[in-house]
Amino acid sequence: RHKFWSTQPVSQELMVGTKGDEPEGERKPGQPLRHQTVESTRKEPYPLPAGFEWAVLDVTDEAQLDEIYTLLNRHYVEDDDNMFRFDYSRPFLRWAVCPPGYDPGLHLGVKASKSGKLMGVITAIPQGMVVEGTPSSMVEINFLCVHKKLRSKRLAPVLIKEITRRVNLTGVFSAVYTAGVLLPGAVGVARYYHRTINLKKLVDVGFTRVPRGKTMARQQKLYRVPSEPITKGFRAMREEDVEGAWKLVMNYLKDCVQHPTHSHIYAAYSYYNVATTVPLRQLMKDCLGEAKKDGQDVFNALNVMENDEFLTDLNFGMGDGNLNYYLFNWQTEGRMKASEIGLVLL
Ligand code: NHW
Ligand code: EN5
Repeated sequence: RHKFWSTQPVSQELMVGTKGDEPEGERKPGQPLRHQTVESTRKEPYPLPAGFEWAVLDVTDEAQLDEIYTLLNRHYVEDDDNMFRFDYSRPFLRWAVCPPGYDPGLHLGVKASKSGKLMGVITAIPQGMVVEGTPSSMVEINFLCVHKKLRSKRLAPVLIKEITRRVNLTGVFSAVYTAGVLLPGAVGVARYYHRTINLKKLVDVGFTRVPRGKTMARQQKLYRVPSEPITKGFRAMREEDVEGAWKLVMNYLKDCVQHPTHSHIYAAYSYYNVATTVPLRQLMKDCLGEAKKDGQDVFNALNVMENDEFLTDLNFGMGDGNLNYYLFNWQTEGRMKASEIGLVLL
């Protein structure tokens, strides 16, 4: 059924609703499914169909960043009804693929040889992961995209194999990624929640509707947010806060992972939320106020970590999209609940 994914080191038996045909074997959790080395890694790039070539993209160069932006703006992820498509800005894209320690060689593109036009992209960035208590250096894969004219021609598997090869050559053999679609290798699933800020606009564009029996005015009242912060000292993060914020998040994620078993709409996305001196709900309410001030129409969040604590009370509603979490080349004990996931991709 999966001509490509059935050949890859992802836990086939974790597919929801299907019986894995893989023998259990003596696979031990907490280690790669396939043991590899840099030496055993293929040295030549995978061949592309005639007329296409590999290109390493330099996102510090405005012109090349612009090529990636344009490809994604026209061809990246859409919702189930193809009404909306992500429009990540140029500075956001550069920030997302250039974290400390990033390898510029892992911003990979496919270009049409004749025109030089960018037709496909895939990126990898380093990420230290802790899976079921075991730390491991992995990469995060993101921004996989193939031009609409080249869809269903099996170009995506070539991009995935080539980025795998390039990552393997750096001595990393496992990866984490998320996708709306359900494929082999899923280890967890989260739901998108949306908090209306600009009701009128969201109704106008068909992102949401006023429920039957409710009025626009009444719903607008429901979605009011504080115009001034409730929390004393609430303000945007500054450079000098980075160390403190990093410590706070790392300390929070440490607890998270130690109890794995029980333990143009402007959209603001919830990233990592840690509240130690005020209730999480209050902090998030202030974030809604800030998002409104910033001109955002909707505030999106996943039900990962402890986000359930504020989603209902703050009038978030469940979206129609899922986000599946995947591990490549990593054997897990089993699946994780959304609340046990402590990772947010961009
Ligand atoms: S998820 C967003 C992915 N991008 C989009 O949805 C953009 C719009 N769509 C497209 O551009 C975030 C195309 O439809 C794409 C597929 C390029 C998605 N992940 O070329 P073919 C990420 O970026 C499989 C993985 O004919 P296409 C995460 C599909 O099941 N696989 O299709 C990315 C089939 O295989 P099968 C996906 O429509 C993680 C094969 O591709 C997939 O022209 C990547 C068909 O290929 C997806 N989202 O192009 C994995 N969508 O076995 C990284 C489809 O079923 C793994 N497929 O026959 C780790 C690598 C690094 C390891 C390092 C140690
Ligand atoms: C990972 N790096 O489906 C990114 N979005 O719910 C790649 N729905 O916006 C993976 N269909 O529910 C991305 N409005 C996977 C997600 C792909 C994009 C996607 C969904 C997530 C979404 C909106 C619009 C639906 C339009 C019709 C949605 C309803 C909101 C409403 C608010 C008020 C209370 C009820 C719900």
